[in-house]
Amino acid sequence: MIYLIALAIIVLLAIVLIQIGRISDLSDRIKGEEVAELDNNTTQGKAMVAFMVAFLVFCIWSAWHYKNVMFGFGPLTSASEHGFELDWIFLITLIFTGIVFVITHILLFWYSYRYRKVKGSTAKFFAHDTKLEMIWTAIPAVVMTILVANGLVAWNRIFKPIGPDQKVINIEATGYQFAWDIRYPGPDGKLGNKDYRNIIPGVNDLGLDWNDEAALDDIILAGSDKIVFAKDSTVHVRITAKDVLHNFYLPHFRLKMDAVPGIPTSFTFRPIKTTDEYKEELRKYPEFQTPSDPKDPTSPPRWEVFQYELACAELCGKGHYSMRRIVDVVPRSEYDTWIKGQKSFYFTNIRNTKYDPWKGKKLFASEIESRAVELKSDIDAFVNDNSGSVSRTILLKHIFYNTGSSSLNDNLSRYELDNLVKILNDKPNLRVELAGHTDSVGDAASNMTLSQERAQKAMDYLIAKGISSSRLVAKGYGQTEPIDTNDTEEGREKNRRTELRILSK
Ligand SMILES: [Cu+2]
Repeated sequence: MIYLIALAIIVLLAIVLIQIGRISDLSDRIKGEEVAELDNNTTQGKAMVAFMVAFLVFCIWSAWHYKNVMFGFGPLTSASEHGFELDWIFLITLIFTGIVFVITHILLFWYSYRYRKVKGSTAKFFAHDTKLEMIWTAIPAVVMTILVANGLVAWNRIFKPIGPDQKVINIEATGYQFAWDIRYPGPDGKLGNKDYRNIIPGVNDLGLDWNDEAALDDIILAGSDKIVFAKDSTVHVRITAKDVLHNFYLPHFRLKMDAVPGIPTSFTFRPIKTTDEYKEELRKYPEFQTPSDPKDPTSPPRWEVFQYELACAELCGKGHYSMRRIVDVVPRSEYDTWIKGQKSFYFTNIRNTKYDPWKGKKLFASEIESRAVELKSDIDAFVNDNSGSVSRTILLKHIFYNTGSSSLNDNLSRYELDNLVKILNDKPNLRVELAGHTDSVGDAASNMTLSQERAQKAMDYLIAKGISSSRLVAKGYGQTEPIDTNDTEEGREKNRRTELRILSK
């Protein structure tokens, strides 16, 4: 309906204009051609001046009305250290260009009135005026130099290199259609290497190099997770993309940088206001005290639901809007707690899978530490239990044998066995069985022998460490007690195991 009305108005306007044209044609014929033209010139000139006045009033009014948004005067002031400088540059640039804009428009429209064709006047012809040339070359040159120099100084200040002693939080943002992968370094503070040749969709989307130990503790935030920054801690963001151009845009931090496939860019900035502090700032402005949902007057006010955000500022495809992420700025202590609670991508998704180059080759300090706690608590749970509901069988996860033989991989197995020695020393009443199991590959009799020999090797280790042989039994079960299917490699791997069975406590 609205479109029909709009169309009708346009058609009517067109008819009116055509009719006015016809009337002026007729009056020209009556008055005589020349008089009519001069009259027309005067009318047009005056209309030009009137338009100029209305136009400039509107421009100045709108600049005044939007000054807070344009220059960051507030409510949405800069949340980063360098942002104030950028806002200032915008202001200076707009003042200069604004002055030029107003002057040129006044001259343009005024001249079209002042120098309209009047009876008897002729145009002055001159081919060249050195003085005029000098003036209109020199003034823009000086102004441009001031603006560019000012911008360069600011650029150099914002992009100054990071000193070797300067503490920064290095993060990496990888844009793709249509999300961001945000990578944080783990406790080592370093982002591990990556290489596009390592990319396995759904397994290793960023192509991290698991042979680089710095990559193993890296954290990758999933699509919907909040991005967290610490107040007053400098953040260095490495920005890259996997498919098309994206743009890493943090409007409240005055940060906007292209994410270019194949050519990483970067930006260093320092957030200076936590989300909560920023909300308190907004609270002072009446426009932020209105309900956040205009349809629901009981909804919380706008300042209260405010969130910093990351957006993609490149039109990268039809799902572009979904690249929005919420950014949380918190005090440093809260950030430290948060980052400690984040799980490393490698240890959550890759460790001990077929993609793990360290599988069966290396145990990491964190694993050794947590496994010691786990083994002790598993044994304690059985020892302290009176209900009979806790299993007496405990999987010895970190016992490894050399492939195809019964000999222990001492280098890796010693942690688990040494922990066991410690527990057996602490609990002198404990009697245990070491139970060896195999998968069903090969013949049953030789599997039985292999499992017996392997259990014996583990027992020998404990005896060598001073545990009395009277407290230990080694028993091989061969393939008779599978805990998983023998039809898949993963199942067979689970079936090949050494267990601890508590015989008496
Ligand atoms: Cu994008």
